[in-house]
Amino acid sequence: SLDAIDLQDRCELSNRTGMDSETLKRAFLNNLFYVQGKFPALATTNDYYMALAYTVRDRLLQRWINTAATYTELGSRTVAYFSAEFLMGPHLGNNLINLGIYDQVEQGMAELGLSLDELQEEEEEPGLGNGGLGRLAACYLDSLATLDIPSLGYGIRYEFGIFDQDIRDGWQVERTDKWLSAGNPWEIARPEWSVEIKLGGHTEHYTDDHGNYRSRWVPDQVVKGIPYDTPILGYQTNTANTLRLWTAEAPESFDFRSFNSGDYLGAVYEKMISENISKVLYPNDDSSQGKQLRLTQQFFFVSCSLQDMIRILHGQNLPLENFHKKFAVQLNDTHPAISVVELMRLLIDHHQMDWEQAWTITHQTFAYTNHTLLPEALERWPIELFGSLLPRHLELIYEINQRFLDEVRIKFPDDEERMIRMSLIDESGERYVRMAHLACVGSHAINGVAALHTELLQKDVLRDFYEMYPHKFTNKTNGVTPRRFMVLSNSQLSKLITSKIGDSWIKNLKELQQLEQFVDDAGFQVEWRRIKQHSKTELATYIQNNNNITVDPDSLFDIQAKRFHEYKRQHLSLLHIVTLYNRIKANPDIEITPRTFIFGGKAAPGYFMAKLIIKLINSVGNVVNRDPDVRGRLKVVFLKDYNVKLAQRIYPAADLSEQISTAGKEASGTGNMKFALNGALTIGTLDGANVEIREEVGEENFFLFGLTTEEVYHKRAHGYRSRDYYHTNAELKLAIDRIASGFFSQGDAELFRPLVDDLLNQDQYFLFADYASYIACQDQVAAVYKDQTKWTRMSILNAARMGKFSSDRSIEDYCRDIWKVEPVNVELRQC
Ligand code: F55
Repeated sequence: SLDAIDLQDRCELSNRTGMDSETLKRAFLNNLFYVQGKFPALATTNDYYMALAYTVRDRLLQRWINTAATYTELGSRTVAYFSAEFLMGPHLGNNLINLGIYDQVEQGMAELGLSLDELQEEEEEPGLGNGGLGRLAACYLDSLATLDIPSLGYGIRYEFGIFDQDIRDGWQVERTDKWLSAGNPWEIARPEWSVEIKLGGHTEHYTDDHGNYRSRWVPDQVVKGIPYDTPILGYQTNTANTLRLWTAEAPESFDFRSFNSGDYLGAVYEKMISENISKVLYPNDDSSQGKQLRLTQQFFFVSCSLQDMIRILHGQNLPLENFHKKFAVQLNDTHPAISVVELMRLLIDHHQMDWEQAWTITHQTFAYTNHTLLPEALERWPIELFGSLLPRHLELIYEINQRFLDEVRIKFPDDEERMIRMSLIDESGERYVRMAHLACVGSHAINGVAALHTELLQKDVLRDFYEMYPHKFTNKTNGVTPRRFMVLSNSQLSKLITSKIGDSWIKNLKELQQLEQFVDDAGFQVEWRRIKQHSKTELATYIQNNNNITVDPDSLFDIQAKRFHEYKRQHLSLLHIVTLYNRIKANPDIEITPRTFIFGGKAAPGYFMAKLIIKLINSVGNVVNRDPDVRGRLKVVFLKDYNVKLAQRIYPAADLSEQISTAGKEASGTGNMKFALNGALTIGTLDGANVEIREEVGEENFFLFGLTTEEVYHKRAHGYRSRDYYHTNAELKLAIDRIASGFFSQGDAELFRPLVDDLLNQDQYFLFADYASYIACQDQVAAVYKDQTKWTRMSILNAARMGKFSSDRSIEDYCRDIWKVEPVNVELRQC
């Protein structure tokens, strides 16, 4: 019988757990035969990639199963990270790093005549996020597993992730991201844990057996959610947690009804409508458009996840009253904020709990992270739309609101204005449900993502809530994982660091500080510079192959890589480029530090101005890159389709990191951390986490410019007139006039008029006000770069002082202050 086989024997017989180079090679060939059904002569790169992925997956499975068994046995307190986005990036390399077998596998593949780099390149990355918010969720999963914290990521398995970006004639064009078409070896479907989701319809009121007045939801649509699980292995630990993403399908029973009535096409149509729910990621990273499908997506994944958690609770024989003791749920922005109401509904309507108890459990369960200060990004749903999709939830929101406003009235008597401002319902015009208010009321903790951001939330965006519940507010400065963004993406620098200070910095990033003792060590400086140069040369090759532009690896690599948005001010960097170009045109022999300006990033497909800025970058590049007067001293490169894979090539190659948002607009930023960790110097404003980065690295190692948040507020309040700057700054005027004249657009003076007019007449992001300070600061950057010893010194100190910005530190802060959860050690017992 199965039991008779010794567990250890089963492990070894299977070839599926051994980590030595020979076993790995054997397992790989085995998978090529028995999983891909190929032999080497017919195998494609994808076959090899898949065979290797399954080889790695087997090693993960052993840890995953042991982790699940341990948590089940112990009934461990668990973090559930609710996020509409998880921007994971490719899994293969990361799993090899975390398993500690990267070098063995690279060598094993080489012995078979295969390149591990090439196999990694083959992986289609799961781009299930827009930008910082989705990538933060992914870094946090890595840290949760690395710190041995029991956790689940819950989200949506979009069939199409963030669009692929192409550039045609300088314009962004979008293509659908078919990331699943070659199959996904990292996930396992768990149809046995499917759940049903109700949508639409109406409510009915009735009196139950105990004489209580109750409400029941009669939906007009039911969809099925199917979970797909991906193991998330920690670094050098046995802990493998789960990312559980939901796919929507039509329930079988639904086709039956229509089939029986003979409405075949109707049944197929219903099925199609259901499957639309998890079809595509909304590509906006800044504004909520109030589309019904988006609200449906949010409710869908939240309801699936909460039902799944109740199943887990019951599976461990824990009573529902313990929900908040078993689970800490983090809401990644307001996208999953409907959870607050859905948990209330499940407890009250499905499990007959009374209101007070349900509310205690609910608000002790949830905590809310805010990621934005932009008013247009705060989610609001028109009451009509909300009520037609979630009629029962609207009733519950009214009840929550009434009780909440009673509390406000008691704390702040006779303050009708405050009640209107704080209500969960915006009644100033068309009526809306305010999701941030719901999240604040329904959570026991509220946090911003950088110190300045949290302060501004308390002073401004969520001021009333801070006054009402000051104890709920904390700051949790973002962090990034050093595994993916150093060990994997910058292996040479990582190895140099390890050779000097040992490898414990990888799990304890503060130890990078020990590098300071080598800052004046000439040999170390040479090595440091050589590795940066190597990364720049590799990026230069990539640029040659993809953009057909030759760039000089000795030039200063000045990089801005992030979503395109006016507040991030990619066009401020453009004004700098045009200014340098104008200086050269006025005096071709001018002494100038050669620079390569590199941009990467996507614009939301409906964001005209952001797309126009991309077009302008490409247009300026076309002129500057070819003008013989420039003599190759300036190059402008737009790298298309910026994603996690490309980001991993970019960070190691940067000399200068552009973090130039208008003060008070960028909640935190996380690219700023990745660049600095890889030894780039930052030019930046006092915005988001830049403030803390500068504090850590020292002001003498940071290029600061621009207005402060207070100065921006002050200018706005006192009638900011950008045109005055245009008229008084000759270089600014020249730059704007060049763009406006059609110089970069083959004489077409209309093309960039919307941008130029906006800057002259509105300039709501204060480019003109910050221009002079930015240019002066850039001139200083250019001067320092000429002194390579000084620059290298600053670069080393930047990396050495980035310890605070590990996502491990962020997660430890969340665990201690919000989640109250402890690590659980996992031992390997079974295969
Ligand atoms: C996505 C969808 C909507 Cl509807 C709204 C916003 C987004 C989104 O992607 N936001 C986002 O990425 N925000 C960023 O979060 C980062 C992580 O906290 C911050 O570092 C960054 O400042 C912030 O803009």
